[in-house]
Amino acid sequence: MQITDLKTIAQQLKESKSVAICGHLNPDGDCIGSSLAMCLALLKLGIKAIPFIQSENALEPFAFLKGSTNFIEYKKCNDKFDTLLICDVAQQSRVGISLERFQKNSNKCIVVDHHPVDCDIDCLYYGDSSAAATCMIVWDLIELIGVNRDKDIACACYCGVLTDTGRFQYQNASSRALLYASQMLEHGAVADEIAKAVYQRKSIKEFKLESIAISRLKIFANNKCAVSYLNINDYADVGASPDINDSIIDYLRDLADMEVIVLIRQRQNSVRCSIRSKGDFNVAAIAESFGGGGHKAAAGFTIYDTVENARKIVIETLEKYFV
Ligand SMILES: [Mn+2]
Repeated sequence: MQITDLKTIAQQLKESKSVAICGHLNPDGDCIGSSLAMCLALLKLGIKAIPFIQSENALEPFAFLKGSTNFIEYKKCNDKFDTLLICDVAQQSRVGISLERFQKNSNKCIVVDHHPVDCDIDCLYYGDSSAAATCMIVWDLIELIGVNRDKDIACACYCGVLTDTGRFQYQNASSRALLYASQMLEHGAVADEIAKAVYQRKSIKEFKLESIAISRLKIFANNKCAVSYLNINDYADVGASPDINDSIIDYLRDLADMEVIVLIRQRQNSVRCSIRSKGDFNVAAIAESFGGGGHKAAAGFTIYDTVENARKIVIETLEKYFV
């Protein structure tokens, strides 16, 4: 891994004839937004650019973004590329494609990310953990490439800033983040349209899953922590795919006086734990202790055990901090 500056990355991208782009597992608005914005910018330069995704289902919440039809499931393509560009993730274990295959099929690899982690990918790396969203880094990168940031690029980038700051409610919603968001609006992004498309679009399936999660809520540690869970059968019962990009964890966050909220979702051979903090409590440290990662206020990890045991472990771990 070699740390570099954005100017060098802009140069390397401009010299590429083809670029494969990807983000992290369970892609969010920042991951999709930054990958898409880079794709649109590179296409404008006549560079072959394809953003890859693990499953098209995961793209669905952001399918309203213009250009989202450029995304391809990585299994469907074995092309060779000059460059592999990885956005919004710097850890091999969190990359949402077959990293090995893409690295083999690419001459060089570039990572741009804002997570406060050590990059373990063999690449040219640019990281800025003071950026609220990777979309802010990408916004600057596209300017350095010399591409006019049009409405579609602005929408994709605004979507990333909006979602990674929790609608400008998290601690990372700094004046700098809002300044970038303001620039994106100036370039054509429309705040209420994007907010509606991202947040006021819940399906009945998601509401049903929410109600199941709420009914199983366990509040502990003097009402400071809460945990709930969804079994794989719950998804089947409401007719949803387990990789539905739900926002249940954010809903649980609305509970007053909560410090830490955990949602456990059962997967085929593991359980995925999403963890959120409302105060100063650093949930990334908890996630890292389980081999996961994320930000201070929003992180995740995987436990290879039953839901019941994962729930027990989570409660035991958090209770230690709140006695
Ligand atoms: Mn992000």
